[in-house]
Amino acid sequence: MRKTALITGVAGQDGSYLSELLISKGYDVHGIVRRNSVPENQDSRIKGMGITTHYGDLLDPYSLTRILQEVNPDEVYNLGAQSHVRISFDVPSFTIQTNALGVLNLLEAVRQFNPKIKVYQASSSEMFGNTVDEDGYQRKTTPMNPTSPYGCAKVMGYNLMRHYRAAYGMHCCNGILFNHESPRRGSNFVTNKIVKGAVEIHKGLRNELALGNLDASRDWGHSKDYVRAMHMLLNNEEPSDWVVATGESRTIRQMCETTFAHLDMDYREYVTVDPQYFRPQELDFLRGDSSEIREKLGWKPEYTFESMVEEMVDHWSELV
Ligand code: F7E
Repeated sequence: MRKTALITGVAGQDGSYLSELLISKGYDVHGIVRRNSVPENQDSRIKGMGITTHYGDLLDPYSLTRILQEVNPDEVYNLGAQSHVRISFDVPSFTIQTNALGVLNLLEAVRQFNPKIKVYQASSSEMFGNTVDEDGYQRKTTPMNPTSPYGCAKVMGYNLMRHYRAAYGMHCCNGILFNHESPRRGSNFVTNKIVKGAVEIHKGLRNELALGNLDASRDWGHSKDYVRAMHMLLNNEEPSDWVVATGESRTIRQMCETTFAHLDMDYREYVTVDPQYFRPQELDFLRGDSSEIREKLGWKPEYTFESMVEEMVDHWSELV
């Protein structure tokens, strides 16, 4: 029988790739979108895909209950969030409400409507903060010491998922995803900001690119590979928590180097540091150990860091 999926945050980078994947697998895909005063562009990533969208909000439990009744999904993917870490310092209360209370609202709505629905939660490597195991990796046993309102909220969401699984026997799964990028990434996240900036400099449209901390290090994968992991892990018989990562870490400086080199430029001639992009507390280093999902579910990324950057550069070169 045809399966039905409901995705919160469907209009985002991951929501759009996950929708494509599920449609290709024969799912009927529904998504929740929030009311926006400028509706144009809101659905730019999902236009024409054949998804049914519903107005709703993670902070409006009535809307969640109504949508669950209308859609009657087999699987719910909670990708909706205030997803920008630096902005979470500016809007901490909104971030905590959406990213933590929102998870509770969704879980409680699912539990009351049909506790057999499988629920995926977009948990994040930001939950680890600056804790790294002795071997230089983070894994699900690594203590969580978040360094941002965003990270604090995600820890709450993560724990609520585990609690609902233990208390009510619900099929609740956390994907602890490390950073994942693509041409569809918002251009105020560092990878796409660098790529877009480098392409604009290459085309003579600007002279410099101002960034924040160049020494932070991230484990960057491709969103398309990571939404594949979401579907795999949610459909494993035993509900559990999984780390999804490449296992490679690079600094922002290295990201600049690779991107500018693709365009035959030296980033040192164009990149400047502007403290306005610093965070009150920085997360210095991320590198995930994803051996469990690789060994048990056979997941592995198809993109390399280089092929991902190349795709992003090609995308912006066409667009700018
Ligand atoms: O920053 C540094 C910045 O904003 C990465 C989200 O998807 O991944 C993402 O969070 C690093 C940080 O991503 C600029 O200080 C330097 O160290 O691209 P980002 P993020 O904060 O790591 C996690 C896993 C999530 O869950 C989040 O939802 O880059 N950086 N200069 C800069 N960052 C930005 N945005 N802009 C700069 O100019």
